[in-house]
Amino acid sequence: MMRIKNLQSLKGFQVQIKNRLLSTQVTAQKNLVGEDRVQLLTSVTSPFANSIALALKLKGVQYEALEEQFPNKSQLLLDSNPVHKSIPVLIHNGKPVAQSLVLLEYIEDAWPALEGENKRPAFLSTDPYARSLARFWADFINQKLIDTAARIMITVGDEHEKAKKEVVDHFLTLNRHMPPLAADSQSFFLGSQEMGMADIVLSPFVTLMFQPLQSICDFKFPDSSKCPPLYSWISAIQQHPIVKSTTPDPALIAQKMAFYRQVVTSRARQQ
Ligand SMILES: N[C@@H](CCC(=O)N[C@@H](CS)C(=O)NCC(=O)O)C(=O)O
Repeated sequence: MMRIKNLQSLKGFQVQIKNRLLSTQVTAQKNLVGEDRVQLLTSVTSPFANSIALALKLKGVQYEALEEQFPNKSQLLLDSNPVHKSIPVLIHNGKPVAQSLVLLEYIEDAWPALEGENKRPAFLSTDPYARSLARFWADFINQKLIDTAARIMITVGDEHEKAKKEVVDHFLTLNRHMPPLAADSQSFFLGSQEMGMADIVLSPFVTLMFQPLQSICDFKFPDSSKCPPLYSWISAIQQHPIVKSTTPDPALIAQKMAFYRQVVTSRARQQ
């Protein structure tokens, strides 16, 4: 009974989103009859949202980016991700999908790999074990590395210092596991021709967080002599043309993050 009720409310909710989109964007919709309509609720400083933008570009999917203005949240965000109320959210033909790792799987399923003229890359290998490794590391990067790095940005005092130590540990852990993974399973760019799921999750950590964390939060990543594989990966990813085209202006990111950090520290001083 409960399940039926939830399904009904989900359907009602999807219709609600669809109607809202239809009423606000009738003209655009007219030009898209018979085509996919893809919208991404995003924010320029979000590594989670940036990985989805990167995934869509790698697959060659056209989409409309709708920028959230935090701390305010649009009604579309609240309606399309009522559980977490967070970005990224992808709205595909009126149907919302949330949580970046779920979204990456969705994108892989909805726009599967193609060969030939309309070539589209695969984010996951066809080998079940290699797929599980890629998912494991994508989850590690999402849950441990990026989430803890974000904590450096939003905390002060002991919690801030603890987050810094944890990020160094996670960075070293990733570095330690990268070479065998790259060689054996092509889970990482280092050993494969194309970017896979773990690369797509890790890339925005490098392009959006690596510099600002060090310049704004008085934090130091272990240097390249301690982590050759990870630094080779970083320089390879920075050269990737689609990564470059998806990376927002570093000056804008630095400015937004410095402002955010200032708000966090001045609030802490007032308490
Ligand atoms: N685990 C989530 C994390 C998403 C997340 O934390 N998004 C942030 C932006 S970077 C957000 O929307 N924060 C607003 C909030 O949670 O209130 C994912 O992978 O999608």
